[in-house]
Amino acid sequence: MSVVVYLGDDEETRDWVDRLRRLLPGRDVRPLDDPGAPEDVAYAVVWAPPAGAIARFPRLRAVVSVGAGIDHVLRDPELPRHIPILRTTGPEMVQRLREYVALHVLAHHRQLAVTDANQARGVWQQIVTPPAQRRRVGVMGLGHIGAQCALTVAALGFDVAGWARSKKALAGIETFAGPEALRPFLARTEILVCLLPLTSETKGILNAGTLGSLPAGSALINAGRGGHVVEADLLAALDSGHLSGATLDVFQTEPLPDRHPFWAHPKIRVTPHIASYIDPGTGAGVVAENILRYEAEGRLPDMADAVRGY
Ligand code: NDP
Ligand code: OXD
Repeated sequence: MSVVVYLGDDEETRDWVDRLRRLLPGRDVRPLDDPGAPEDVAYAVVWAPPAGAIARFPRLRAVVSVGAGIDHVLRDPELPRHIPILRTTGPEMVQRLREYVALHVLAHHRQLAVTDANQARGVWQQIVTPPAQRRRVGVMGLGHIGAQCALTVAALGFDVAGWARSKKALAGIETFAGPEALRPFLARTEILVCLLPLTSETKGILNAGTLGSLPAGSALINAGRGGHVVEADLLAALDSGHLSGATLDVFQTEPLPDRHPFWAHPKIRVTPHIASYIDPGTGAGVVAENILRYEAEGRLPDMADAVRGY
């Protein structure tokens, strides 16, 4: 039985191959471009594999996404849809996102960008913001990551609500569920955090209509996927003054192209898809553990569903 690995970058792939060889003794762990006999391949551990690469393995037991999202696997039109997909998350990934969301919620809340611009011009202006209890934050997506981020921001004192497909019970957080609850959720949100997966239902969900449903002066933090944002609509909402700012970690094209208008926009902070990160040091351990557990139990808690898209 063999395991193939693809991380995009050759050096990173080699690093993961070496680590998984040590963690999965007895398994033949190899790079995807040197897979050995295709019928021996049981697991493909991948981030954004090339189209058609997975379909070459007729006896694959599971695709392992080196990430929480599975959109980078599902975008392959030749992917056999019946193959289970295992996600990689873990406490470090969630912790990094909690830090990112707390950092940028606080930055928008305290108007840090305005203070930075004032300093650059030598302007002494005391900006007084309301205490967190009077700032309404809304988190789209209350899954493995979104729920913990919502709780983290609530623990800082913010008035937090969340939106998901199904109703949730999260201490101290008002939750909204389903398409009909989206507008009321947005109407009460001043800092919107997107932690949705990218699916056919959520593609383009941050558009003129939804951004327009936020109160004037609101801010956006998108750490979900670039495909959630209709870029022209976001720029229009910022340029008209309806939105006060946006922090964007994920983009339709990554790396963000050189001349993209987001780079130099005065109201946009760009971070290079680093809200969270699967560190090979601990991530390979999570992947190996998931493969062994899946082998033993035939499933994992919190498995992705290719039909649902997340
Ligand atoms: P989960 O699958 O655990 O949770 C997804 C959440 O989104 C669920 O609450 C789900 O609702 C909700 N959801 C899905 N579709 C809809 C919809 N149509 N309408 C309303 N709610 C919906 O995912 P994770 O929390 O683990 O990760 C979320 C995403 O975060 C990833 O898919 C990825 O895109 C992104 N991510 C980004 C990272 C970064 O570094 N920028 C790092 C890691 C993840 P329900 O609970 O009812 O099913
Ligand atoms: C993920 C990501 O999905 O890093 O894990 O974006």
